[in-house]
Amino acid sequence: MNNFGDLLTLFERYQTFAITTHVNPDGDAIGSEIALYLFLRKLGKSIRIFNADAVPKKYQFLPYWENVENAQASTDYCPEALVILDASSRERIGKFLSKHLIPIHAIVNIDHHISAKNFGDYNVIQTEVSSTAEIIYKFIKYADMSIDAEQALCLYTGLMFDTGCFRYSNATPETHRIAADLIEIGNFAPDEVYSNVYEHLPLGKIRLLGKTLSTLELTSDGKIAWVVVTQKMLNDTDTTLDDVEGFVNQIQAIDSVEVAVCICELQDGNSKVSLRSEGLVDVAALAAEFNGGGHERASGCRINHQPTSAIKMLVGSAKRRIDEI
Ligand SMILES: [Mn+2]
Repeated sequence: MNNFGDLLTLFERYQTFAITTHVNPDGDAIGSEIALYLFLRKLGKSIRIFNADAVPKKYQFLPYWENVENAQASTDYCPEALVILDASSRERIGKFLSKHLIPIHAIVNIDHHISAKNFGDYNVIQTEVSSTAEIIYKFIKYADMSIDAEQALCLYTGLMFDTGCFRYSNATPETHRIAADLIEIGNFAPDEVYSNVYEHLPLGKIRLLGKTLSTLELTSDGKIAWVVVTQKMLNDTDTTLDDVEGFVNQIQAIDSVEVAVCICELQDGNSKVSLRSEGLVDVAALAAEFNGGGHERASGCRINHQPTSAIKMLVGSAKRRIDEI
């Protein structure tokens, strides 16, 4: 494990960098990428950002989002160092980038997931903080550089997203202090950030939510609940997998539910799974059983089975875990 001193030395040593993050990037992933991109630019470095997936529309209010390039554009670029943010394993950056984006000297891994693996040549892993954005904030402070208004907006968005708008237990007093600092620096309206991320829903998403909720099933004790999103439902509502974000939280909000599961059918027929826990069951461990990862109360995985089989496997494992408690 490396410290901020090692990280700063590395950033000073090399001249060319690439930044990337996990597939289906969220507010923390994109906010952290752009804030670090601006930090390195101020150091006079050459830097490009490549992501497996496009910046979702709701994050296109962030400055410099257009500088995020698609994965294919990385084939002509060979940076000295590659910085991977918010991804608990190398594979999380997607097949194409894992294969083609190879730095000359070093891979830097900056992450806060409990399931984080030390896959980099340099690893800055802080599992006690709320988000990768919080790590980037602390690092910029450590480097004794000022945070500008654009970086503040990006980092706040990361903090807000990964703490579920400061509702989850990972939003510590320190996280709130950092958020306050970022609001002062950025001079933005927090409610507008919220509105950008959560209140520009396409109609199709609400129609998809309706269809999804109608698939709701629970175990007889009501402790495990699950919903399924099929490709047909996505097609019928003209939506994509991105639109499923947040559905699992609706299921988790049911009074009796300890473990909530949202299963999406992928184009190849396999399953993408989101898991949430009230706190009794460690869903990071549950996801790890299927090579996934995340946090104790929010995690995910992909299962190479169709949803009906994937549900059986997941619910079975969740039941065993509840019985063991
Ligand atoms: Mn994160």
